Amino acid sequence: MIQLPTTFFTATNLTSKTVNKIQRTIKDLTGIYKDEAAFSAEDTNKKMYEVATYLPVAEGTEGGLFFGITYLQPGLIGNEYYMTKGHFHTIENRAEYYWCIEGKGMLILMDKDRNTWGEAMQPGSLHYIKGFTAHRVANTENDVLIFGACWPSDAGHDYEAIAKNGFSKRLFNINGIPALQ
Ligand code: M6P
Ligand code: ZN
Repeated sequence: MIQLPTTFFTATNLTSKTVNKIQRTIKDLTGIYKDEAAFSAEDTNKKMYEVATYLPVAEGTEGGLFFGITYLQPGLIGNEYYMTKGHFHTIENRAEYYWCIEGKGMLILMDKDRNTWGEAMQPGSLHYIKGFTAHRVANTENDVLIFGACWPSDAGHDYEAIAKNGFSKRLFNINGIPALQ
């Protein structure tokens, strides 16, 4: 991770007719949280995050780049934060940049040997996610977490491994402090 000045990238809105918006509700995170009782007590239609993407070339095009801004709501399910589903790339060696625009969170990373670690996200933090590394973001504060992403247009999303086996560590809120364990 490197720290950029917070003025480096402050746009929180993507406005263009070529922008797609994807909404994820709590339902989309089914099976991901440890506390199943807390999960089933939730209104599963509640919005968890939204991703605005600019996809200038067709998905799967070799050599192109995609750009996205994710708006992740604050909240907890049991002691686990609201978070993105997380994925490897379908073409596993493809890398990606994430950078934090607003709010605070944790980028959770896991390599193919299931070693999991975290990088703190705060405005201006720039995160290089190397290939073969699963990535997920958790919102650890009470405000919306906004982060940018740029990834190769042929990377693809492989959600299956994460849906099946999860990450080897979870990020819990322990007395108000994020702990990866
Ligand atoms: C970033 C990028 C997108 C991804 C989104 C949400 O904007 O990595 O490709 O879709 O975050 O993450 P996920 O797909 O894991 O829910
Ligand atoms: Zn990715």
